[in-house]
Amino acid sequence: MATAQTIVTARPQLIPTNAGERTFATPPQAMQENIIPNDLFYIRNHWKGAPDIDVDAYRLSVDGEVERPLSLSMDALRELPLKRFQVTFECCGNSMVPEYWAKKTRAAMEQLKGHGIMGNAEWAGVSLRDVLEMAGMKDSAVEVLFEGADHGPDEVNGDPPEVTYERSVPVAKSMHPDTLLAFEMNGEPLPPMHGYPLRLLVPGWYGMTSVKWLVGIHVIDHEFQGLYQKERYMVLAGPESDEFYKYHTEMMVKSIVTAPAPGETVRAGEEYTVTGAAWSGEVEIARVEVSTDGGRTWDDAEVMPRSGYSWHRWSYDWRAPASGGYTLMSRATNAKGETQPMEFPNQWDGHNYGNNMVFPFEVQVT
Ligand SMILES: Nc1nc2c(c(=O)[nH]1)N[C@H]1C(S)=C(S)[C@@H](COP(=O)(O)O)O[C@H]1N2
Ligand SMILES: [Mo]
Repeated sequence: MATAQTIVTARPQLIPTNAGERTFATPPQAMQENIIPNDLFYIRNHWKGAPDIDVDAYRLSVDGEVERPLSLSMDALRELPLKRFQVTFECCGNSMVPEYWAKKTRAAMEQLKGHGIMGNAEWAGVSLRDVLEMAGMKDSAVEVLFEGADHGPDEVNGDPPEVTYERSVPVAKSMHPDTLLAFEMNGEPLPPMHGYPLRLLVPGWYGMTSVKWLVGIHVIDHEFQGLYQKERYMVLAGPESDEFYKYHTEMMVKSIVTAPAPGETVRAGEEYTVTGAAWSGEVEIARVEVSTDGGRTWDDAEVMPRSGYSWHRWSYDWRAPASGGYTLMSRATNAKGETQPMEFPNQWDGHNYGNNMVFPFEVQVT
């Protein structure tokens, strides 16, 4: 089997994707491995840098619709039973194109910045449910609101001038035993940029729900209306509507090609193993199909089992018949029978969120 030629010599680095230094993508080379190392795991912050938290003085407050409000040190949290498993998550804005999708076609995919606003890691922490049970949720509880330590003017145009990063999760998902208060990432304390000392981790959901630098858990008796809940990360009600109708929660069924990586060449007539990843919220992937001719014909890939809530890795042996340009595609179907759409489903929305279409991957065969 031929190994593809690459021009990569140095260890890859995170890729800055906006001028504000708030978003860094996992590089394509790192996306070829199951576990993304901590220093290459994508970063998505709403403000530059990470809040500086003194872990000795740190307390997590738990209050609102509870019988016993709590103030927990990291040591107190560590006394609860430890849970450790892999979780894959992607930013809701992963696989985004720089310009709005309205009136655009598949040609706009050429501007795609890639699919690296995502990662898979092994996380450890304690069950949020254990903490909520310690506090005793009242019957009036509707949602659980998670407050980060980071705040400032909103990134879009500084309005509002002061807002905190906060998101809520319905009670049912908050009480899921695998919804974690995580303090470890790949066997190390959470790195500062990933939420040190504590973050929420909501397996199967888009990344914005997993609040970093978690300082407050507030049980509330209504639906949270905050900026990052009800104005960002929403899907519009329809092409002609200005009304938001729901916020993204579970990651939609999706797959990507990770090898060949962008710029990598493949040799004609030699077998090459095309590999990639596929995932779908909390459920497993049942099937991945691969096309090497731009979507005209499809063939089944071999899909590996996942670990915990990780992505599935998949592979497909390919022998490119002749030199030239090829368009590879992968199309995943989940255990519920949902398949990736051929076009970006919310392109009329104009917000670029939740793009799970079948993506074209251009490869040069020599
Ligand atoms: N406190 C806080 N939590 C946050 C964010 C943030 O800016 N502040 N960004 C969210 C978004 S949009 C994503 S996609 C993930 C990214 O997590 P990561 O930087 O560890 O990859 O964190 C989420 N949690
Ligand atoms: Mo995100």
